[in-house]
Amino acid sequence: MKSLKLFGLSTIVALIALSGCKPKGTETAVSGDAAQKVYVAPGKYDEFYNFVSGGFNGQVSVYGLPSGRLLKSLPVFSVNPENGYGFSEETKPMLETSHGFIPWDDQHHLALSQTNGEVDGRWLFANANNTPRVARLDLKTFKTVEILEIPNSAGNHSSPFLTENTEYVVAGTRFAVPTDDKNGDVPISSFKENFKGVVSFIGINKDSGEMDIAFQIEAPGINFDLSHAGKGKSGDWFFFSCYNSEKANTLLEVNASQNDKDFIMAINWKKAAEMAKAGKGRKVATEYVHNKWDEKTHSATSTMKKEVLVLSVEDMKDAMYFIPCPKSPHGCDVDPTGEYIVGSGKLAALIPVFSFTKIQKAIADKNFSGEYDGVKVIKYEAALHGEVQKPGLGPLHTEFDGRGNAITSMFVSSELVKWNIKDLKVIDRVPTYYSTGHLMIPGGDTAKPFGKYVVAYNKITKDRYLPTGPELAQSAQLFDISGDKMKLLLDYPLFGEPHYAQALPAAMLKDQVKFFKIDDNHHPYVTKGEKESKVVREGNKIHVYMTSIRSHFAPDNIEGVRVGDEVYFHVTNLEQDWDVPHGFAIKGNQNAELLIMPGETCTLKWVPQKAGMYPMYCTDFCSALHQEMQGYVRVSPA
Ligand code: CUK
Ligand code: CUA
Repeated sequence: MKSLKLFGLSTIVALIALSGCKPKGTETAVSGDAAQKVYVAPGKYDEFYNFVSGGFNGQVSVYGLPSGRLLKSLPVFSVNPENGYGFSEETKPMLETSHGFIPWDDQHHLALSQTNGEVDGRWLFANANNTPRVARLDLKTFKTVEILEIPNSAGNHSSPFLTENTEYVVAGTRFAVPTDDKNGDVPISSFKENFKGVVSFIGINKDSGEMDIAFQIEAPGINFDLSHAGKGKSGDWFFFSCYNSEKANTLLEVNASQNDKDFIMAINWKKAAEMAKAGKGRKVATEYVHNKWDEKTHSATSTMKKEVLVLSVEDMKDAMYFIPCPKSPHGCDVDPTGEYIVGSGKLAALIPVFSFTKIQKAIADKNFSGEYDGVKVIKYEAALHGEVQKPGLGPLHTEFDGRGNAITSMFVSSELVKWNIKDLKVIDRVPTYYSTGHLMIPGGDTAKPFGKYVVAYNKITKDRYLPTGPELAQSAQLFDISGDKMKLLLDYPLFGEPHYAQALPAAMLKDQVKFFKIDDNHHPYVTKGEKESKVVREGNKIHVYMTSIRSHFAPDNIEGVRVGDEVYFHVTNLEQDWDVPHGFAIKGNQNAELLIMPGETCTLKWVPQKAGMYPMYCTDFCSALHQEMQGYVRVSPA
């Protein structure tokens, strides 16, 4: 084992192990008008929609800011028994993968679609870390409408960051992997030869938003952590933080922390896209699944795809560069002008800030220090704008206030630190409780931040709330950043483990929300009126064409079902008023309930296991006669 003395690493590793300690001077008083600033009176709306990743709950939650109120949890990568997502026949295909149906994932980052570098309120993209996928949510319905699996990838962490006109969403693999045409069944000891870092560029259809993998780039076998696209002058480029330049495949805690510097990888994606179009690269046979929601039939379909285009290091020789970056960088953030690229070396006692102009000059002047696995390495000093000195310990992520300042989260020293982008001087710091991971300013990673607030998403809650056993909710803290000093306004607990978040003004979305009308329902099993309700047997399959309206189901007495039959309840909600769902559940059913919104048809599959009488009922308290909304299914022996 090499010496651990570099950069006082042993101290930092020890501090990381101890992180969550109370920062000094914890008695930060909440300013006198804090309550007024976060109070949203009953019946009034919040100013911002805040979309927050759910981490290991696999979902996305929607909060209102500044109140911190949870508005909704949107199911994306995990099944959601509350509304039947992943349990109804219509939604099951959304969670298909090349490994079969997967009911869970780990969701870290979110990206709102952009036009000219500004949020445009169309779509929200979300990554799945464990079984690599990217989802697209439609912000007119707040629904997951597409999920694309990413082949040649493992630990889809550096995702889903997007270019300033949403041309591409990227997905960089955290784990180096053997690409599929190299056959993954190789000795792990062949890591250095066989394992590659792959970044995928997902093309986005301008009008429909539909995703597909446009091309992949096979880079050296290091770990991609985070990324951001350039903007304005740097808009043709994408920047990725990379750690483990040591290429360790065991005990990374020590072995991937040896080098003084790892890298920021800069890719000219415009050039790469042109090469892909011109037929460069090789076709790699693989398997990945593309799942789409069809709003007309109100069902998802799942399609297997078989091939991707991969550009090699050699193909990318004039379009891909490494910039040394101290030490195991995590966040990789680009300021609103597109000139400054911030790499947060989480084990470094400084924050390096790179200049896009200098990077371009260094490339033109061939100011390289050498190559790393065939990729040219730009000299650190040649790319550097400067370093923020003594910002705090464990810098992770940076957001921008649109007024020339950056705010960086400090995981180890539990604080937010505000610094000026031009002169790199620290201007303010506030403690957080405790160990902040990501932070978010509305629009804070775009060309036009809305400013006003920053939210710290804290990993450790400890003594902030009433204890709920050893398992505590994670916590957000809202700060006012409209003045020179950051002011703590509010603490509120969160759902799942929040990583990145996005926010946009409520006015952009609240009036575009679309409701479903029964006339637009083209579901193959829709029942448009009670008179059409019926029970149809096809072999051992039974289709129940069922309607629900306050306060009864039709049909509500069903006989002729036998043990082992596959019964499909296709329930159509006939309500015309948009906020009146009906639920549907039957005793002994192997799936969750259905929650059917007005105009929609949802299908519950049920295979009765024994003869008997099976009550069914509406699960959503829909009227004063909700408790009357029930029926029976008689099941006879096979
Ligand atoms: S990571 Cu969670 S705190 Cu997955 Cu973006 Cu940095
Ligand atoms: Cu329908 Cu309760």
